[in-house]
Amino acid sequence: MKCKKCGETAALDLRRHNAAFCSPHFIEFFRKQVREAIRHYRMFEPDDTVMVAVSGGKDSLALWDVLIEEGYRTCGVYLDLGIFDYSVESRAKCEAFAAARGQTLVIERVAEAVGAPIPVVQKATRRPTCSACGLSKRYLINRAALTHGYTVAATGHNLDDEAATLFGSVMHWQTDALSRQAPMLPSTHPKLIRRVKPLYRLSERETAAYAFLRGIDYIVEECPFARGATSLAHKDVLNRMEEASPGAKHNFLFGFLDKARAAFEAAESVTLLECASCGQVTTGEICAFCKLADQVKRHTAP
Ligand code: Q46
Ligand code: ZN
Ligand code: ZN
Repeated sequence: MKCKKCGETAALDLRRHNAAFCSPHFIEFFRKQVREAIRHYRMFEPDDTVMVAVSGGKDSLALWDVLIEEGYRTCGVYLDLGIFDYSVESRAKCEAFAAARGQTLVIERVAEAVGAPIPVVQKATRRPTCSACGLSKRYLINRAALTHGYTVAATGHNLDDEAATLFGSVMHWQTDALSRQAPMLPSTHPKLIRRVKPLYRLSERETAAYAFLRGIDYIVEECPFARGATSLAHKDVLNRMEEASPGAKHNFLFGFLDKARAAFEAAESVTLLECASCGQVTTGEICAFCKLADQVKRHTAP
């Protein structure tokens, strides 16, 4: 296999693009895809400041690396979920990454904000772990960006993640989730930070290759709660379809974004208020995060 650009031996074969690249040209291809994502959805401008939510995994660290290399003003935010060794190790990866590049890493401890680490939150509320965790992440990332004066919050969701989420939402026809699924969610309230996913054009295999070729030291293990998550079953189904027909995931996601999403967006209209307890944006009187923290407090009180 030869590189499409220079004819040297290729390091990676991208069947869905019908192309193969050597290492330097793959890195160039990867960054071009990120630039195209930023341009297409007007995710941010050079004068924006971007807070990258990093988990210590390949995707978020690859994203941070690209944005630094592209010259954006960034910082990282790491959410310490308190999930045993997984959190200890993933935090160390983020700290080492930031230190090696002279970047700021903001650390938010979920146990401090919610009143208990994620495994205890799950026991106290009997909510599915990932639902309490996802809610806390969204809230704390937004709050951290506001507090530290960043204009955009970026996450490392890739094509596989986005296609799997879309598949799950379609399976249950969750129209509110479909209306919110987008590579860029604009700020619709002064206290709601714009959210972007600049890796949505790149597959998991591609972000892993990029992280490897760039020498990024990331945590390979998944969060222990990810095992058995339905999203993994959805990824399996999509991987089998991709195997049979390269480009299937891409067509599924991009078809939705280009042709169907607008129909769901039009149906969604909510009035945003400020939470009476914490002041963050909510649709009710008290935000879901404050309700969660209150529930944890009641269940863990001596
Ligand atoms: S939501 Fe669930 Fe993740 Fe939170 S509990 Fe782990 S798997 S980290 S992406
Ligand atoms: Zn080449
Ligand atoms: Zn609140």
